[in-house]
Amino acid sequence: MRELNVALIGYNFMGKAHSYAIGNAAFFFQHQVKPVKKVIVGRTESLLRKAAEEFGWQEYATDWKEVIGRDDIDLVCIATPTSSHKEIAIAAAKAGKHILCEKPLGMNAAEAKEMWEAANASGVIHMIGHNYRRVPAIALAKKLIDDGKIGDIYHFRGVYLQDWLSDEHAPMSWRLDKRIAGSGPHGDLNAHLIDLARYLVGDISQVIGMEKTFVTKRPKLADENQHRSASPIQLDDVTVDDTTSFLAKFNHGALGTFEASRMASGRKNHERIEINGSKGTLAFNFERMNELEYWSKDDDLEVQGFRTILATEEVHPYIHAWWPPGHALGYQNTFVNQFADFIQAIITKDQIQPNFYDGWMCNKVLDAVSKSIDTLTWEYIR
Ligand code: 4PW
Repeated sequence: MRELNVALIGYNFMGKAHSYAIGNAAFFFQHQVKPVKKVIVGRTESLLRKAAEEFGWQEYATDWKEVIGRDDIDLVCIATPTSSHKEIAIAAAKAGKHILCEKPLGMNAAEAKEMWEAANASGVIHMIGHNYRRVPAIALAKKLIDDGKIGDIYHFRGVYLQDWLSDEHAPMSWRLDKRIAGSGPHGDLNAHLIDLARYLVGDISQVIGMEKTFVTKRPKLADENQHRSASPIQLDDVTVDDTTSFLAKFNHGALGTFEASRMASGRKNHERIEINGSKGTLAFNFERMNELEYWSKDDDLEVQGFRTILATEEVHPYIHAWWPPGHALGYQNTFVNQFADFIQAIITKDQIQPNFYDGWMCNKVLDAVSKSIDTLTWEYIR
């Protein structure tokens, strides 16, 4: 079987998720190629060595430029903080490596555009890591919408709520530093909602938003990988939003509301979307990720009501590769589905979605929302 050598840059939360996917995609999905966990890359050697062992990588390296230049690397997976995406992705594209990059693609739309241009010019297969498109229930929602089951779409309603910052003593991290992350839950969580909205409803034409940072200073960490300081003595400035919400108008006339927060006490990874159309409604909540709610005007009035589809049947997207009905999937499986689709695109040489173009479009919406917060007016997505 042909092997595909992978270099993964980043070894924390997303590094672990991608390692799992790279290691399991060929096990569940029958491909003609086998991805090989060749080399994992990071800056702190002691932690990197541990990650390489735990996640099953053949080698580790601290110089991503050297790794990208290697002839034996076919594919680069970028799971680093946002500020480094552009340099790594453009170098990988120029070296002719296929690229899977975490979201948001760039720190802003200008960066994302450069990344898309470089990847597009090089002819490599490029993908952005919006893994929630690969949840079977979401892929099923897409099919039902395309089949006309909910008719013309009027509303997209999306909230993506977490609570890991609702404790005012929660420490500083790179995710709270604008120079590294670009923004807070706006780029981290709204980016996923925007991607799902573009996937399920279509392009967004105008936005207006609001944001707030409730806790402006947090305990400083001794190093990036220390999770909680025992006795914090120094405070760091939080330079990103704690929450950002916005209203949106879609090209085809639908209206949307979006809300992202890391201050929503009790909500852990509450990514809920609801889409109302002329013939029905679909609703999804990641915390119950195997289920899709569906209401149809076509049902007899006598029995009309929301039904909960358990999206674990063989007829549902991705399920053929997994388990018998009712044997539910989890978060990590969305990364496996994503990586399996990515490998398939590399084999068939077909460009996949969401790719760097979609990442660029998402960055445009993020930027327009931020601009609208400054101008206090609706901003067009141009
Ligand atoms: O998908 C989410 C991310 O965008 C993840 O569940 C965690 O929250 C990690 O980063 C964000």
